[in-house]
Amino acid sequence: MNANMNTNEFEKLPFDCPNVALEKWIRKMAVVCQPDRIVLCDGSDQEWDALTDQLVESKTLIRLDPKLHPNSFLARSHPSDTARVEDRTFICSLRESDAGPTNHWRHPEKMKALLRDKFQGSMQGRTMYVVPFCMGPIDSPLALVGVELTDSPYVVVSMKIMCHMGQKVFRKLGAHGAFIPCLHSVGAPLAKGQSDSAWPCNDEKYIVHFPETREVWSFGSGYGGNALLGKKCVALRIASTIARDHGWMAEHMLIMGLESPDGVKTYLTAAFPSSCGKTNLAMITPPEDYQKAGWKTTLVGDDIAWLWPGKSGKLHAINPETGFFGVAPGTSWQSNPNAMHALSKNTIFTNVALTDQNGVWWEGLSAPPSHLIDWTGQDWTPQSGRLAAHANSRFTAPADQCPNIDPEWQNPEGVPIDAIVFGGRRPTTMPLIFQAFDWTHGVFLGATQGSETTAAASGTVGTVRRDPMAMLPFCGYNMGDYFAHWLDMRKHIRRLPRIFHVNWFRKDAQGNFLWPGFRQNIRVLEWIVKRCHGRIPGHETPIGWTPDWEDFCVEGLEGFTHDQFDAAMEFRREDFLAEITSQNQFFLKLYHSMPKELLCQHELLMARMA
Ligand code: OXD
Ligand code: MN
Repeated sequence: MNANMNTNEFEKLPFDCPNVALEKWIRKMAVVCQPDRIVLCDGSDQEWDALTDQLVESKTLIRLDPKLHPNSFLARSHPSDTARVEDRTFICSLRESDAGPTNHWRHPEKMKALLRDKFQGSMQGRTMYVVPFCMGPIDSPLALVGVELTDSPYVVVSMKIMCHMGQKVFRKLGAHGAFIPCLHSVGAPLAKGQSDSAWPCNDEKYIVHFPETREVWSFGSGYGGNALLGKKCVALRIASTIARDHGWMAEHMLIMGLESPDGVKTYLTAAFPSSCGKTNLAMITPPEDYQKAGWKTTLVGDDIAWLWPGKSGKLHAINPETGFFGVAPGTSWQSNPNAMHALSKNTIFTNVALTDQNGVWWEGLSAPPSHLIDWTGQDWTPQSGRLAAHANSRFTAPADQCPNIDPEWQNPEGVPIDAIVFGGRRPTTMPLIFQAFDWTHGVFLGATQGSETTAAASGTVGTVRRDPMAMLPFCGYNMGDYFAHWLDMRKHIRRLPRIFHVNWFRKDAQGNFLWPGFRQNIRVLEWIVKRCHGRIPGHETPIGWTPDWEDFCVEGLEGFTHDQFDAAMEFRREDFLAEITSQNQFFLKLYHSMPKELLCQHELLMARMA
């Protein structure tokens, strides 16, 4: 026990807590973690000013030039704390089979005992911040209240951007409402008089989920998804188990709207494994000729979608977050002007480079400046031969700063979804676009999606890392049961969305991309929209419905020929035979819990191939 603290010190919290269970939990955790003080956070601008001043003082944040980046800051993390730690992420259900073969499992009691030990005194010399947060529009039927106790003020200011916070959350919680307890410590207690480091963290990290009791305990990291517990931990891992139990879906998907020239608005969601350009698609700006013709795009969310059968009979979707935690490298005025507007103020950058003008820079933003301070704080020049910004450097920016944010993005009833898109980075095999025959076939496409991990420049099939529904690191329970839940949802959705598979990354034998990608992806979205509204026929192939050349708009796409279209769309039987074998290996891993319908889909694919 902290010598400065008597056992009863936190018998009374320094604020009025409206919820009995919450008060009891905070006091209990305070006795374990032994912080020097407890502070209730409200997510206000005054609190942001005070905490960012404090973080500048402690050298965790650097204030950027106020003209270039108003109210914005740069943080440099410890080099050992730059990304999510999947091998230290645990799902602690009572039965190992409930976590399934794709998750790391520990028995909840054993893990709690171990964690109690880790958290014992972990906040000594620090403040315990109490962060009440709400994932989802506050009045949405799906909105979930959580409370994060954290000793990281960087987490508090990031949470202000990423989720609803403060008194309105307390009001929603009320005296007896349920909340998801989320305990977080960077795991770096300070002895009396010991000076702090700019980015305290611990070499040993535990990102732990108790799906049955709906709790999160995170120890040792201050970075992103490890520490902002509303995001991957609550809105995906815990929410996916709540969703399974209550008939909805928590998915790792962007949500966007497309308005066609006739004024019809179509919403879609899309799930891609990482580094497939999800944020760029979510924020896509149509090419000028499409804009002139009247096409408009809007953004509802860039990372997570919660879906449920809504009043319209369709699946409805909300974005549970209020900000973007986007990858900086590659983001530029050319690749993603909407993101650049979104991060133009009130933004926290982490692990990007600092310019001599106190601005920020990362690879892919512009031509490299002649001098920078890199993400590790060292001088950098283009001759340095290393990255100036970490490959996983990020911007944390408010979503409502995105110029094309959808007017309905905070509608508690969500937006009605007409299409679900899966995809991956596949240099071979997968055509640019095809449509599933039906819901079950669509679930099969999601279950087998993935990206090739080895370059296949010569046109041969590489190793595919399967990432079903892009949920491999984020599903809070057994992946086979998750597929069964997807299949079961079909019974509850009166007006099913159509399901599609896209691949922007197919290459020719010389390693050149067969499709221009980026803004031109709107042409693929146009085909999807038209298919959703039954406006054009599809062409039936063994793998699904594909577009005919006549129905796919290439007008204005300089030099894109019929032959190129055929190459991007080519279905090669020999590639698919290899694909079937590789899918089989993944299905075998999940065999015991795999729904028979999906094994049957696999058989059907083989039969169509034969
Ligand atoms: C993310 C991820 O950071 O999916 O969104 O890893
Ligand atoms: Mn993500």
